[in-house]
Amino acid sequence: MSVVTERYSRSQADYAAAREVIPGGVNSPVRAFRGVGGTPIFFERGQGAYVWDVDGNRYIDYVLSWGPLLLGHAHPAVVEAITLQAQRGTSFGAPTELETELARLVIELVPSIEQIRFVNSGTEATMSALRLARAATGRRLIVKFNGCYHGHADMLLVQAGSGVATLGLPDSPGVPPSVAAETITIEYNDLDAAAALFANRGAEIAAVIVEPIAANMGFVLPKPGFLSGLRELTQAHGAIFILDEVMTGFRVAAGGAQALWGLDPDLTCLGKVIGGGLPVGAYAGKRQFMQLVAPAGPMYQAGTLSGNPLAMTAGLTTLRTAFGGDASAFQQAVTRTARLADGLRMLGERYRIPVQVGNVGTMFGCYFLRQEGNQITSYAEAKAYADPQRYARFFWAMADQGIYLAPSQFEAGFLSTAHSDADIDETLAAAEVAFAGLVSSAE
Ligand code: KE4
Repeated sequence: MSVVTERYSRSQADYAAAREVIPGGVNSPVRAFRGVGGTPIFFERGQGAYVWDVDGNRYIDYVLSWGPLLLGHAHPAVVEAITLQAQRGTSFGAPTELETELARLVIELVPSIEQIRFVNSGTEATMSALRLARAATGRRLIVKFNGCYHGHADMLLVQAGSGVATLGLPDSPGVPPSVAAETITIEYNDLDAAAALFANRGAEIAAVIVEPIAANMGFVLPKPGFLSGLRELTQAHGAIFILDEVMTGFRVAAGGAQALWGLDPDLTCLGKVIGGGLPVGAYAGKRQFMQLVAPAGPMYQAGTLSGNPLAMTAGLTTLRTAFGGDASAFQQAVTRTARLADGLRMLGERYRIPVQVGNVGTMFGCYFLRQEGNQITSYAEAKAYADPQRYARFFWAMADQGIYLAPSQFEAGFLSTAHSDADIDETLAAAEVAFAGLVSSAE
């Protein structure tokens, strides 16, 4: 909770008004700040690395709409491109060349992808990819990992992360037990458990879906051999290997985590960055599977606004700007992400506050640990060892200084190509004040 409530007075009024007409006052639960307490901040403007709230406070933004804004807010090239497209029409419900262009660009950037279908969200992408896996194998069971979040489709709201983890919801009401029964969950990074499951029920498993970095329970890296081990198990048992790169895609590398770590999934789910801030998701992968998708094949999936020209334009402009030729701005963002992460680790040591900081590409995470020596490699350990209360104090100490972090210990952070060295310096200076405050409040 912030100690300077007048700083947020209009957000407080906006929140009261919103709750009258929108459940919880927000259109996605994590925005309600239940993970950090206090009143959610309402924003009204963004530019580059910065956002301004309705009270006129400026923040350096490390949420970036939960990842999509790789170029930062209102990048001139994106704004110009979608303005011109909007003047030509926003949606036709018919094919356009823009969809083919974005498809070709994604296929060029992500080695494992041979064909792609655009949808409107990451949820639609993972839901459709799992339907495809079941259609391709004729099998029913899907395997996911505790604390991983793949959107809110019924069969995936089982031991999910992100907002489910933040709200501490065991599993969502409304998901029929019969649906949940066909989703098996095991601990992230537990390859032995996956091997035992396949030995026991391999012939029934349609697919394994996994986040290559578990960034919906905070920020948990895969142990060496975990992801490649899952690939081997699915191959050996005829199951489909699905990498959910909705968050890591085009953020940890141009070709995603799979390019960074040499993985070859059957299917990949994408979202966020490929929409450049507008609603786009996609499922993609080997032609032999994608050719089962209607109307090429029998597996049905559709969408009124799928591949709409406005969203395609935003995605195309974002990917071309970041990776079209000179990727130095992206590389600089990766370097700055590492500098921020190193700075947070150093502050943890200097102030003797145990933290676990991870960073890959333009993503990072920072756990505040209950005890020195705790190591978080799974959801069970995240729940046991992370200290959400201390994170909440850190969050507000940073927000009060104009630094906007994820309002939950169980989320990741992001940089854009607009974040400067001066922004990192300002962030680390604010973090030093926040760490010092944590020490004094603990005394
Ligand atoms: P959407 O349906 O929210 O576009 O994407 C679902 C999704 C799928 N897969 C992964 C790996 C994801 O991280 C997400 C969504 N991410 C959350 C942030 N942790 C979205 C934020 C929110 O729910 O408001």
